[in-house]
Amino acid sequence: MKTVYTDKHHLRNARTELAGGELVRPFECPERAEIIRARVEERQLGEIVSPGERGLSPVLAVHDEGYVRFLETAWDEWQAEGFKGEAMVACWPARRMTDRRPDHIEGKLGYYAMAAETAISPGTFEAARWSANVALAAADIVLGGERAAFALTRPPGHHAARDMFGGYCFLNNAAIAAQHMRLSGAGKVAILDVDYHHGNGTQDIFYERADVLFASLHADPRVAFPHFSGYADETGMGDGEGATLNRPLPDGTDWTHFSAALADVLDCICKTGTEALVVSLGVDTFERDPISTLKLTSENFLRLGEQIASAGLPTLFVMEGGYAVAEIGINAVNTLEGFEQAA
Ligand code: SP5
Ligand code: ZN
Repeated sequence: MKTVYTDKHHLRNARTELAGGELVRPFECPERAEIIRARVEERQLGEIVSPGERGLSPVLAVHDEGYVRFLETAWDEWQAEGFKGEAMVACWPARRMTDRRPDHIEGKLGYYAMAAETAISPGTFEAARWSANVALAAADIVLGGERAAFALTRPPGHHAARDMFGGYCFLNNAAIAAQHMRLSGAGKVAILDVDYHHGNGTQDIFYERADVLFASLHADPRVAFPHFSGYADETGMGDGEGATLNRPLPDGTDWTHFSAALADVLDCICKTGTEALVVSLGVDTFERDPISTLKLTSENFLRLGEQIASAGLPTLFVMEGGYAVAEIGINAVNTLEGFEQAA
């Protein structure tokens, strides 16, 4: 399997994350991508290729233009205020407040943020753009006829909605790739999100569409981020009714129960005439992940890949979360090797 990677991900190197009331070094750090790349090489998974520049049009096919312009200028506007720290949200439009977009950067941050942990730092927008370019290049490998490809995206994307950032995400790489596959001829695309957290952004983008199915296994929003999305009764709207599948899982869920829920959603995906599969591959379901509560072992990720392969679909893997940095390479690449051995 080919991997698409670029060192442009280093442009995303924030100093701070708001966690437990403290400013800590972000869990979503550059070493994550480097360790995965090293493991891809060590295991000789396949060629590692660089993405090309695709410009903003595939990004704007999924995201709001005002939002993208905000991401582009947020750091400069923040810096112009003379603030010492990184650009962080401190005020939101909560219930019964206006939905008008303010002009001041602090107001714009509130308008476009879905969470406060994620700071905008210099280079963030460029890194996010290149992450989307990685997903698009890997999508083209699958569209070109290969059974699978791995987009080593960083920063991740699945919490980014049409006009929202947060949860370490700015542009929704998996959604941008899925939309690109639709526009390139795939009749029906399914996005399978196996990250520990609910992919609220991806769900939101395709919620009213029948042509892109969204299926997610994740920790129960009653107790886990993003807290306000991911309940089982969120099933889509309008044309998209029934094309969103959520399987919230209790704390401590191990492979036996995870795998049963996965079999269930894969079955639904296969019954709906899906022509291509995009996997939002988070490995924060790992038993020793520092911010998560599911209990998958490194060996279980081999089984995960194997089970995904059983759907028999052309498959694009897009990297999302995973914060047990020492094991992230083993866990991500185990998934890909499990897939290849079964494919
Ligand atoms: C892409 C992705 O995986 N984003 C995750 C963003 C999670 N951000 C907030 C996490 C809050 C974690 N609180 C758990 C504390 C555990 N001791
Ligand atoms: Zn996650």
